[in-house]
Amino acid sequence: MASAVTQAQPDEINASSYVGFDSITRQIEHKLLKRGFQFNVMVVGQTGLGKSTLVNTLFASHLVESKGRFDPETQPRATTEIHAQSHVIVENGVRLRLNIIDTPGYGDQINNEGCWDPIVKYIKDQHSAYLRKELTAMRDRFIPDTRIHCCIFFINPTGHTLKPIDIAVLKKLAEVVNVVPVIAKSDSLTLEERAAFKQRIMAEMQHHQIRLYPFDSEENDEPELQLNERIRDMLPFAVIGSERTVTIDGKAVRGRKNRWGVINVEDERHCEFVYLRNFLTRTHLQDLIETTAQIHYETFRSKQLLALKESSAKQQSSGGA
Ligand SMILES: Nc1nc2c(ncn2[C@@H]2O[C@H](COP(=O)(O)OP(=O)(O)OP(=O)(O)O)[C@@H](O)[C@H]2O)c(=O)[nH]1
Ligand SMILES: [Mg+2]
Repeated sequence: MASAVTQAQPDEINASSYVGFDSITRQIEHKLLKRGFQFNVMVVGQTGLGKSTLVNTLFASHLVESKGRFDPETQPRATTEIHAQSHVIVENGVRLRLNIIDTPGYGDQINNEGCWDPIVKYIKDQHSAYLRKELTAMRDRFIPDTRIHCCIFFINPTGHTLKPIDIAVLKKLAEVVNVVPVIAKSDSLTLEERAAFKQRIMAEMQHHQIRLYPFDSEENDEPELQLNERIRDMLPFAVIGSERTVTIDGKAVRGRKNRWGVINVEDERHCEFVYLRNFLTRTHLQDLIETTAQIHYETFRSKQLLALKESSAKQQSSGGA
């Protein structure tokens, strides 16, 4: 039977035996659109670097309380605990559930040893919650995904080098999550300082063998590899955040007003905020989600399952003895 089919004229097969499986992409799209997407972003960095402000700038609304003050009398509001907020954003019929995990800044204590532990624990807890749900006999068809897909790491714009504490935190984070570094408050650096600082940071990352996102995989085709290379050349993104709207040429934009002028955070000549936003939402959103599942979660999962196997083997052998 099979040979009869292969011997038929190709034209005939196309004309009369069209079964329509090419519509599978549309079927998948329809299903995915109905289900919607979920994206979990975490911001980490030393205290007061503008983490909460940048989150609000990124998603163009007041999503997270930041220290940003509208008049000088109001008390600054520092983030004091790990705080997850969920928002549903709809764009052209695509529903994105965005979870933002704002973390308290670290590095302002006398002894900063282990101050990053709660953050790393939070990330691992999400993996272990997912694994537990996956291993139940009657598992849900869709397990709610709270695993962190992207961790934006804020670097102090000192223009010098990374602090030892930053290196310690980065090392821990890069083992469990996709890390994307940004230079915070980059309005404080000149263009030359910024370029030199970027190079120095990346050299340090290499020296300390900190593996940053994006990763190349065998599945990547040539354009994807080139895009990743371009992103790597740009890291860390030098960003500026603002929760205020300022008017430039009659247009309302997110910006910061100084005595000497106005910074438009969305202007590529002023900072790389737009590159970061495009990278997160336009080019790498799906890949960040996939990499989390296929690399970070897989590593966690296999470690946990191996440990489980070993402990049950030990129990059996001690029971038998
Ligand atoms: N110059 C400048 N100031 C900024 C920028 N982003 C935020 N700020 C200001 O920095 C201050 C701290 O901002 P937050 O967003 O609360 O900082 P944070 O990192 O969330 O602080 P913690 O939660 O305490 O760690 C506020 O006064 C912001 O207005 C920036 O890009 N440039
Ligand atoms: Mg904050």
